[in-house]
Order: sequence, then C-alpha cells, then structure tokens
Amino acid sequence: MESILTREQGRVIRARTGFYDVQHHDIILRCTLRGTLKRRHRSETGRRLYADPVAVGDWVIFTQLDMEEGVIEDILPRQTKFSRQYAGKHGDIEQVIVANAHQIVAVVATLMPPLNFRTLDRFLILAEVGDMEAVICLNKMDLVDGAGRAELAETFAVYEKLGYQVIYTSINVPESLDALRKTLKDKFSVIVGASGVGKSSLLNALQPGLDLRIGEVGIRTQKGRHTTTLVERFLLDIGGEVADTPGIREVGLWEVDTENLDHYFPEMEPYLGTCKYNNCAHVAEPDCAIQNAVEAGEIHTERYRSYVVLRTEGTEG
Ligand SMILES: Nc1nc2c(ncn2[C@@H]2O[C@H](COP(=O)(O)OP(=O)(O)O)[C@@H](O)[C@H]2O)c(=O)[nH]1
Ligand SMILES: [Mg+2]
Ligand SMILES: [Zn+2]
Repeated sequence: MESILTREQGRVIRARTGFYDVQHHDIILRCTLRGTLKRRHRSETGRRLYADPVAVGDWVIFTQLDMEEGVIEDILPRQTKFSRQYAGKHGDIEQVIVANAHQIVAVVATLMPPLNFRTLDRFLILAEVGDMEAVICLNKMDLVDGAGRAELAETFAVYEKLGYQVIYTSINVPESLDALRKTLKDKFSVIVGASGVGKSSLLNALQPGLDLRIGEVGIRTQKGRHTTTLVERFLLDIGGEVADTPGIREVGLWEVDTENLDHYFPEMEPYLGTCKYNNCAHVAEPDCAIQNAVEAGEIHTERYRSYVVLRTEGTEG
C-alpha cells in the first residue's frame, strides 16, 4: 500500500462523465479531476476546449485520498489520440475517446447491419489524424456465400492496396479469429464500428471471461447533451489491451478541414495539383484529375463516394 497523499503516476482504464478509474500497480482508484486541471483545459475566454480533458489510456499524475479514491492532478503528453468532433453548447469541441492507443480496429459486418463504407472511411481518417495504425475487420463472414465472398475480397483488396490490413472473421468460425488475435497481441487497440457489427461478440470470443453484453445498443448521445459514454479498457490474456467504445455513434471528424480532405485519401495523392483549377473540390469541376481517375478505375468508386459525401455534407458526425 502506497502512502496516502503522495503524488503517483497511473493510467486511466475506465471513464465515465466526471469519474475515472486510475490504475497504479495493483490498486484501482476512483478519481475526480482537480479544479485547476479543468480550468487549464479552457480557452482564455473560459470556453471548454474538450468535452472531457481526460480519456481512457491517459497517463496521469494523481493524489490518493483514501483506499478507494483519488484526484487527478495532471495529464502526461499523449502519443496518439482517438478523437471525435463533439457538439458542445458553444460550438464544436474535441472529445478524446481513447489516448495512447497503437491502432484502431474498425469492425464492419458483411450484412446486418449492411456494409457501410462511409463509416469505415471515417474511422480510417480518424486513425490517420490521431497517429494510429488502422486495421479493418470484416465480421459475419458466415452470412455470405462463395460468390459474395469473392466480391467482398475484391472490394477489400482496394483497402489492402492502400496499406490497411484486412481481417475476415466470423464468431461462428473459431479459426477465423486467429488473425485478429495476432493483430491485437501486445498492442493497445481501440475497437470501433457501428452498433451490431459484432464488436462485443468478437472480444468475448477472444478473451474468455470477459462477458460483454451482446446485442446491447450503445448509449445514444444527442448533440449538445453531455455524454455519459462509458469507455473501458480490457487486458487480453495473450498480451495486449483493448478499449471498447460502446457508446460512440456519431463520428464527426475532428481536426479535418473539408478543404484538405483529399489529403486523407492516400489514393488521391498522385493526382493532387494536376486538376484544371488549383482549388478543385473534385466534385463537379471540369478537367478534374480525381474524377478522371475514378472514371478510369484508378480510384475506387466507393472510396470516391465517401470523399464526396464528406466533402459536400461536411465532416461533422
Ligand atoms: N452470424 C453472425 N452473427 C454475429 C457475428 N458476430 C456477432 N454476431 C451477432 O450480431 C449481433 C450483435 O453483436 P454484438 O457483439 O452485440 O455487436 P456490437 O454492437 O458491435 O458489440 C448479435 O446478435 C451477435 O450474435 C458473426 O460473426 N456472425
Ligand atoms: Mg457491443
Ligand atoms: Zn479535381
């Protein structure tokens, strides 16, 4: 047992609104934030800069108050961050959901819910913005037949060509989980994806005893309302950590400027600067190198469609 009222360094392993579980060796303390820390994360005019200054995965300096409670005094610099744009009372602010993760595992399902490339591409951009690697996990492979699989393999080859690892899984085919296990081992991963794609099922299958609830719909967070999202980190017996993000529904892209959106699509890079207009949005302009590349089959139409949706409808969730 550490002495009371000394400052120690710990790790945030669970975050609820206003309360954080901080792990320090074998103890876990329920912590609140020191007022000065909260104030430091406001702008000069007192406007909130973050939906919440502390995130799961953060290394923090804390003071222990008693056997169960403590106060977070300071946050150490983050290596990476998984953030989304959050609609605060006075405009958009950043919500860091997980800090210091190595990679995002973006889970999509073949069916139920239908495969959504828009959501997938948003997550890939968020990984890039937050300095994390991204892995794609296509789950529910058991729901498609041979022809469907061939078609999916072709579509996802596009992502493999862009450098993303793609893992094909089904919770009904235990061997299919081996690749996912290997990818998660010894890393800190954030599992993201729409509700119902099988995130909790996959984690339960990988980690015996985890017992996450299946079919549970994340807490809906309405714009402008304070979020009650619970994010939690789990340890894997094989080595590694995962953060489950059950309440994350809208993924507004934080720090992504619509004007520069083309920089987040690696396949567009070779064509940038070669359009007729140098401020080309690549949506309806004549002599556009990107649109030509799409027509020529050099840029995949699904990826281009994601670009157009984000470019024309904005990057908010
Ligand atoms: N057929 C099939 N169903 C799956 C698979 N993975 C998950 N499910 C089902 O999909 C539903 C949603 O799963 P859940 O793990 O709660 O999804 P989450 O919302 O992403 O955490 C449940 O009914 C699961 O049994 C899979 O690989 N194949
Ligand atoms: Mg779940
Ligand atoms: Zn263009």
